[in-house]
Amino acid sequence: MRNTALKVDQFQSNDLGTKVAPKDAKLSMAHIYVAFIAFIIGALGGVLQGLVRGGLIELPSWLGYYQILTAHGVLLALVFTTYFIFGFLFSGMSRTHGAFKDSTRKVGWVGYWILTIGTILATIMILMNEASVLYTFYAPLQAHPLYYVALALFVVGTWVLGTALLIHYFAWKKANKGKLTPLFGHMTVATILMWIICSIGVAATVLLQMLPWSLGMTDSINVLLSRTLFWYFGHPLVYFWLMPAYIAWYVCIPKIIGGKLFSDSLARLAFILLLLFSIPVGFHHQLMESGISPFWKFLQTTLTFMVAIPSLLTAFSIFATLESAGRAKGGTGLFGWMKKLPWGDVRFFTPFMAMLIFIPAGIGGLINASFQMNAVVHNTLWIVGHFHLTVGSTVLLTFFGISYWLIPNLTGRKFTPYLNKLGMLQTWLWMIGMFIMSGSQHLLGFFGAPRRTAYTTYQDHPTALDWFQGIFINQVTMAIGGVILFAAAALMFYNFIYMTFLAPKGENTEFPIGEVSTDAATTPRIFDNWKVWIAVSIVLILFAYTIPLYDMIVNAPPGSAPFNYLIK
Ligand code: HAS
Ligand code: CU
Repeated sequence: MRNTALKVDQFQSNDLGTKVAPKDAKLSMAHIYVAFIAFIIGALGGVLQGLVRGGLIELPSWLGYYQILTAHGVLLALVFTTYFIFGFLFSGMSRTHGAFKDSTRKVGWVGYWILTIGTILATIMILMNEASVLYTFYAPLQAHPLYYVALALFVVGTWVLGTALLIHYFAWKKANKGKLTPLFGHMTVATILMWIICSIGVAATVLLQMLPWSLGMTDSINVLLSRTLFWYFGHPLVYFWLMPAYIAWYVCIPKIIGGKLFSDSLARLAFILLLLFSIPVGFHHQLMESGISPFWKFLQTTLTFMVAIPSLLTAFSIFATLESAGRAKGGTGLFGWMKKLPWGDVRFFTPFMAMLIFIPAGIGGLINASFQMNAVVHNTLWIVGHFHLTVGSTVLLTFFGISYWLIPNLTGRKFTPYLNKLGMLQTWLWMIGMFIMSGSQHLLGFFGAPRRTAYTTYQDHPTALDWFQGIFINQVTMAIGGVILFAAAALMFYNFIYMTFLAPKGENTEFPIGEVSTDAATTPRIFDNWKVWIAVSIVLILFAYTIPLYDMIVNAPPGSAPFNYLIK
């Protein structure tokens, strides 16, 4: 009987020890540079809109509120995340699966340049106020046709980049027949497959609806269909941000804390479940929308609660990994093991804070997904508070934590005690600012304050004036939190400059790849069989979307003319 399960052996490390091959490091750093430039410009948009919203400043006439809101969302939620993720995945795949072949790395560079041309074009359109349509570019808001060309290039660039990663992974698999793939590779493939399958939706609405509509080839657009195709993509988009953070939690953190991962198979199971259940759930962003039957909303809400399970599995196995590491270092009693964790090491402390924040962040997500409660929070600042905890803290703080060893590793510089101190300060500042800003956003949302509006009291309406009472139910408090956050962002940008150009040269910064606990069960071979998981994923998507999409097309509501009064 063929051995159906394999003992997980050590994660592969390439023949460069803990270094990333220099040519691969160059491709990764090219992404990281763009990521942090987008980060600081996007953060500036954030603090400006917070100050406007709090009634503390007015924007100059040449700068629109929705222009900076679009810049903030696109540059942070789309550009910073995407570039950082590909920079991290390329370096991790080189570190664990060996240096990329020149031909494969070339594919990566082609993808990088397509992505970057799209990014530059989109940024120009936003700065010219030709695309103040927010990061979700909802119809019937209409942007300049070049903005939709830019978005299409952005998506195609990610497909080419993802293809390079998949080529590298399957080349390793072919050269190591019968061996279980390294965990970093398994998780990268799950992330890329999920991204390619879901981004077909946004590519479809951009190319088949938005672009012809903006060129005047059609005089109206099926808004419901375009928003549905966007959210078919939009929810998995958030897991495209989360999964690389999870990769760092599962693969890198165990090494940083001197422990071992609790279970390899549980980690792979969590990523397979994220692949399966991330996509057929988009209606949880459309629960208050008409035109979608309650049955399909209910079905996708049920699947939404399914997709919380891999996060709960993650909570369990990371918690177990931390505890076993603490106990292996002599921690005793119920919580004594916590004292043994490296709290003074920013490479652990920052991602750990990200994990901790994800507890309330995730619970907020479960509230959002509960139909009746969604009626209270939808389109309010509560949602803004939710995603400033999820992507704005859990994901971003994990990416910052990765940066503190990844950038010195890629640039051949030392991870110095000075950098560690700067990183700890930055994390505390970020947490304080986020606690104040997101806390007030949650409460203001609860009291009805809408998202996506500039400063207004609705002609001193009593309810709107309530949004300036009390400590936390106060838009000025939110603005103060935003200012502290911007200070933390500026410090993070300095840390990036220090790590990249100023830290002393030296080869000592490790790219940490952990090991699996020796007590871990063997990993079922089927976890590496992607044909099965892609097939199940497609079946689930067809089950959740075929009938409602067919209905939206065949019984299309009257199309909408373009709204671009915001832009002109
Ligand atoms: Fe969300 C809206 C539901 C997770 C981001 N979400 C958004 C938007 C964004 C976003 C950007 O159902 C706004 C989109 C827009 O512009 O309109 N969200 C969920 C649910 C989850 C969830 C059920 N969201 C995320 C993640 C995001 C993100 C992750 C970014 C990275 N979200 C919604 C819904 C809406 C929504 C509705 C639409 C609302 C509306 O009406 O518009 C779940 O995935 C959450 C599951 C997670 C948990 C927590 C697990 C805890 C973990 C940490 C463990 C701690 C450890 C450390 C290990 C249940 C894994 C502890 C150790 C010690 C020693 C203490
Ligand atoms: Cu969602």
